[in-house]
Amino acid sequence: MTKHFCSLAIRYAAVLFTAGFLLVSCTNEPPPTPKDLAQEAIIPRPVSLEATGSSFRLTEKTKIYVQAIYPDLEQLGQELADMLNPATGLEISVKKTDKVPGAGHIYLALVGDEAGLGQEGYQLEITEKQLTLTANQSAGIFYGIQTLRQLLPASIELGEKQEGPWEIASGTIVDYPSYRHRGAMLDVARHFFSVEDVKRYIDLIALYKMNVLHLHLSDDQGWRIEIKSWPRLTEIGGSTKVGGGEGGFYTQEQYKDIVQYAADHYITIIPEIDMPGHTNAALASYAELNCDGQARKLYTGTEVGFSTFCTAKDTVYAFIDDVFRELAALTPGPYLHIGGDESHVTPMEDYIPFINRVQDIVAAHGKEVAGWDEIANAEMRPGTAVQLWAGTENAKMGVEKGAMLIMSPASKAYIDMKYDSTTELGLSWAGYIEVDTGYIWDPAAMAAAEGVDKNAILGVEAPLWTETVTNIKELEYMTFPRIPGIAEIGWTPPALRQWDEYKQRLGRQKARFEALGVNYYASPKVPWAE
Ligand code: TNX
Repeated sequence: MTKHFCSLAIRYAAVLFTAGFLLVSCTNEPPPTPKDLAQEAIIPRPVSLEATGSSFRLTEKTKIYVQAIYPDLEQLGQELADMLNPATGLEISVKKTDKVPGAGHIYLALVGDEAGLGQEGYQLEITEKQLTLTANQSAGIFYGIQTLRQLLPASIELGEKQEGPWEIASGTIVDYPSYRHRGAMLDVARHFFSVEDVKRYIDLIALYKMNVLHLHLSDDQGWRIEIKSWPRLTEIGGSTKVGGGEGGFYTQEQYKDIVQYAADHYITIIPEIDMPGHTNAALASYAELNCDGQARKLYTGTEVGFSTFCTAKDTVYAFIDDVFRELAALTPGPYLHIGGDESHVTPMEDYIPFINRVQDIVAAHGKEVAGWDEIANAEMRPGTAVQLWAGTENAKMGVEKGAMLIMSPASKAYIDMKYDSTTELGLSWAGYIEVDTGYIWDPAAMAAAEGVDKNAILGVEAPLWTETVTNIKELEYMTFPRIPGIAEIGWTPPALRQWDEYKQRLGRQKARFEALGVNYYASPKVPWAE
């Protein structure tokens, strides 16, 4: 529009002044459209937001300036440009600078120890003239960019040029997370998910500022990560899946690619090797891991609790040492997850010394232990993370022994549960979890009910077990729209979380889900906005 107006003006002027030179000012852009930042549907809801009633417009002249001294900022600036350019049709470029840029531009800067923002917080200052995104660390800039995405129309997600204008409501957002662990878990053992599928899931959870992806890499039905010193794990143990048929596994190169892709999205991968139960795939691969020295048959059903490593054998600990050595070398994050759940055929007097010894092995490889809540029966090293799923008593015991908690209560956070009785996919042993049920809970309040202090909570995690979930579209159907709610629980303080308000914001994600091609469940609980 504006461009058209200017070029017409130039032509008209050229007719009037057939000779000589001419100065035409094309600064008379239409004024910024009034917009109300407080009406934008941002998930997770920001901690504080002040609207000033106007907007910042992206134009052909807009550039992204980044502080020259931080290489991460140039990378983030480029990601922002790559997010903006396809749909706007603009060619916004990234420029390094030593000073605050003039009017009309976006500026990304690290500001040192800005009070209250922490390691992941950010501040967005949006005026008609400038959009400034600041943080203490680059993670905050990344999260600020995710907020910016949501301040633009959903069509920003599309790969081809769309109709503008591209205006961002003005005001100030100061935002930081409640919890440092905001995660999703994906079971790639029951059904295998390709590198591309995992990257797609990373893309989707990063939009909601999640920072952990826990990969459940082994179970009775499959072993999914290459271990070079024990090759039959993937050769045999990785060969099948629930229901039978071809399984799959990640080579170490592929796994590194996932870890790097996650890191680029400020997501840490937590690898889980479940033990001593949930180990049939390993027990089928190596006879010596069984007490009777007999390899088990591969298993493609969905029962749990029937398998166990032979906790009395040194070979088993040598095996675990090799597995965790190789896994630690692939893992930049602090945790290795040792599972430890539902070991129904491992007597407690064997289970406890086993978990203690495995914790020593993990520590020897320089990592901290995470495990399902049953591990709290063992000794707890400082730094251990106990993941509450069913046993609030276990969680409490773990905290008393010095562990921290990851909150994944099955009746709230298990996104493999059906939404209601008509949901075709999923299980229902922990109940139906409609979108409201999955949203209306608070980790600190839940822990407090058990006498556990908020400070013992690392954060929240939503597990997707995949007995019934076989591909990425089914994954999306179970996770959307519940995962944005879990992300908000991890980020936004409880006082700012009310279902009646949240459901409006969620309903307004419809266009974005569609632009992203997400196969979401159109829950009747949510007022989906057309
Ligand atoms: C329990 S939760 C399990 C998993 C199943 C899940 C199904 C947990 C630590 N163990 O083995 O896949 O239920 O919902």
